[in-house]
Amino acid sequence: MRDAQPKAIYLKDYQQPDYWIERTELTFELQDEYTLVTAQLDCVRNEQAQPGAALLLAGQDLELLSLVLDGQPLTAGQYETGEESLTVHGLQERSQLEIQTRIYPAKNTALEGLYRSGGMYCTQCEAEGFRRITYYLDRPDVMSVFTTHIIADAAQFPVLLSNGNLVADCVDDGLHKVTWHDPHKKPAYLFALVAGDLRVKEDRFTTMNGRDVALKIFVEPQNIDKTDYALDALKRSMRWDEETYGREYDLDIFMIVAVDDFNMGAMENKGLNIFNSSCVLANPATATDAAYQRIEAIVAHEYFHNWSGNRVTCRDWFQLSLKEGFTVFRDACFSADMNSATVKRIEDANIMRTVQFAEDGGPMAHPVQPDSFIEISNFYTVTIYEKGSEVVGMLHKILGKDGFRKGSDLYFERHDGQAVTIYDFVQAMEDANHVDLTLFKRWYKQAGTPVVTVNSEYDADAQQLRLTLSQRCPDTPGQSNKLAQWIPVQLGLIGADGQDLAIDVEPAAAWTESSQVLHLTEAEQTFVFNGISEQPRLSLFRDFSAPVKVEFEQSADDLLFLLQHDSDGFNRWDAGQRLMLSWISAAQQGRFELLPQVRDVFARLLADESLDPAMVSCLLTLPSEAYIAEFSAQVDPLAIHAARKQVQQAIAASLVKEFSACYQRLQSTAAYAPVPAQMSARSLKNLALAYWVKGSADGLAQAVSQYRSADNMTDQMAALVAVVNSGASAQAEQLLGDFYQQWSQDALVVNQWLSVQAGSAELGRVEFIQQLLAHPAFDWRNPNKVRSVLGAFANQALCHFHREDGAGYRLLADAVLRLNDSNPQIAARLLTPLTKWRRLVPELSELMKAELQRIMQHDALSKDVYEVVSKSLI
Ligand code: 0A1
Ligand code: ZN
Repeated sequence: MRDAQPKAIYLKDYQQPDYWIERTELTFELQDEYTLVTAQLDCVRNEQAQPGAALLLAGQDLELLSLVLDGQPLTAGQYETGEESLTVHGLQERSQLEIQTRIYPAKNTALEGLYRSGGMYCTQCEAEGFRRITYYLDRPDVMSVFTTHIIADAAQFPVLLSNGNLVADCVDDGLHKVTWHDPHKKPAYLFALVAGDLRVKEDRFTTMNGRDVALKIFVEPQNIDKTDYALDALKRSMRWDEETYGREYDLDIFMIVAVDDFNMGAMENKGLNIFNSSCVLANPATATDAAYQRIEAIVAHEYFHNWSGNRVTCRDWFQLSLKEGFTVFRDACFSADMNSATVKRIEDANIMRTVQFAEDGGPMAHPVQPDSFIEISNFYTVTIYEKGSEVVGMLHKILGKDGFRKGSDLYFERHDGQAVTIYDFVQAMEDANHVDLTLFKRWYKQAGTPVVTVNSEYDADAQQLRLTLSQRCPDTPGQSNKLAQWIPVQLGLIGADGQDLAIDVEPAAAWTESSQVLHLTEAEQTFVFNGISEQPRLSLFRDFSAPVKVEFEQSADDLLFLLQHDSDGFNRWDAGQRLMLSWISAAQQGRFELLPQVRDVFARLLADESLDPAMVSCLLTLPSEAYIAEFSAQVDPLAIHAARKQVQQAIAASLVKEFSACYQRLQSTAAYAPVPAQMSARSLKNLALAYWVKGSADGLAQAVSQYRSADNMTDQMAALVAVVNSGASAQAEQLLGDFYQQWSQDALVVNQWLSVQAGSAELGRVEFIQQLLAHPAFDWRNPNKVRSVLGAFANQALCHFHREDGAGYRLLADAVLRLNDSNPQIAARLLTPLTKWRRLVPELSELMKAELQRIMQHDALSKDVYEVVSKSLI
């Protein structure tokens, strides 16, 4: 156990700093063993501070070499260093402080601050990494104009990058020296530096006002043929943000750098985005369609942060969702516009229901605007990001497209150059639309997933439908007795002919015609629909209009009807998922049978060429085991696995002909391109293949043949996965061996190879995971590899992770302890599956809890791991 318990930080304690830093000038001298950092800070006392107030700077793992205040070297007594701080006395209203520190990037395995990845140097400063570079007011409300000088060996580091514009560049006596100047003031978390021997892919973009911007993607030499797609996605993003939000880029250059060792997906540093190479590099041979779509979304996300995050930033880290929720919403709308909007909505709802609802119902549950945290890195969560985005999306539904745009225009105009709060965002929406959103703000302060219960009564004589909706929200850690939230319920009433009925509802004020939204704002409300001449079928929460759970009994007939006829694509999918959940639960009780009428509906969907193939693929995909678990009161992972498999097998067996025909129909001879129409066709083709393989030996032969003839990773990988999941072990072993042979030199492809195996129910046994961890392709220092093996194992191979003797839990706990020292952020993230012990069946629950207790006993737990484990055990 730790000696001193780490302290929580509270939103209610927020205070402005005593000083601002108007200008920051940094000099980096990159040496082989260490880096010297000289920081010149122009400090200005805050009007609210007392004259003579001390300057309190944050710093971590720094060697302080010298301190000079207004030209005078400081001596003992004029400053003090603490474990993670530096206090300087004697500042005037305006003072210049010069700090020299020494740091060791090559020893930095936490990948925060300045570190080495392969042969290059890079930085990650969000949230609190800058304090590992120099002592600083490392908080987002301190915004400064940065100038950065970098000096490094010219032969090793032809490329030296930082934020803003390049203002000097020379080679002098074997040293490469550059200066970058960023005219936009920014918080330190947006600072970035990169040094390396990199290749660059270049393009240009002309903004809506005719400004010319240089676009550059920097990669290691072997990856230069994997940059085209990201560059294209970047241009699409820039155009979209101009057209949709009126936002124009604001520097002469925009750069992206790909690095292999990175804790997260990517980072929006001003003018110099740094990406995990897995989120930017792609070519048809190595990247799947899913990877292409992820790249498009992440490039857009980081680019959109230039306004939602950088120009207008967060006052403090409790406001993280101000930039993340809004930016996820923006990138989701972008992806919806670029591809199928319905499929995107389904994917997002799937994540909400499997991952976010689980977080909201577990020990780490927190509001979109948290009240406290121990380690901010633990709060880059699905709640801050995805639920935050859903909350912004509800504002969009409530205000409508034009109203929302008026609000965002006002927000950007009013707060440009400022560090603000979530409520400043809501205020702009209120002011631009003259609405009162007081009630809506509860979404930001209350954790937990609201549950909406539905009751409907049809009165044929009165031609009325009475719909009673009630809401409740379960207690979450530190919060009980929640208040009613403003829940937009987008709905339709469907007649026997499959058409939506006209809606005339009382109270009329609760209905917005343009968006077909009913506003549920109280604990219980009854709405009366008039002029309803037949018993309609209800289609509620269309387009996943609110992140809530719904309790509503609908018959299997009704669900099958909605699956076929609902005009809302999202609800067609939802009806199908609810049906499938009911079969899986029946299978758990030993009474499942696939009815002929269901089989026929599926057959028709497979043959219907008028439908978007990607949509059909979604409709016929079974809910994942994690999704099913979220809909179960007590989770028995092994029973869920067996039941799901039975249902899958039944579908596969009864539609062999249809799956094979669909597969044949979608075979294409066109050259591979990552374009929506092709991606959509491939997604259904490969789903059909997966079922076909389970249903017949011909399917297996076809999968092997597709594997052998594929000229792109989407088809190669889909065939490989189908064979691995078929349980045909000899073929699987053969193809996995071939695959490794073919791709052993490409780290990103090898990671896919690791994760297919580690996440597979057929292969992912604990002993096998141990072998993968010892494989030469594995590396504990690389977060992508850790995720590929341990993340895939614990989140996908659930039947092995939840092994009855607890060996799966032990394996993960051992990995967490190992990573606790080298990379605490990754260690804490890896822990998530172990936090779910309360909902498991008792035998497993005890075993999992015991592993958490074992971690808790460790004597040098990082803040990151300590926070997650201690909160999970309360
Ligand atoms: N702001 C980035 C995510 C990010 C957060 C933290 C990081 O390091 C600890 C890195 C990236 C985004 O939203 O993309
Ligand atoms: Zn972000």
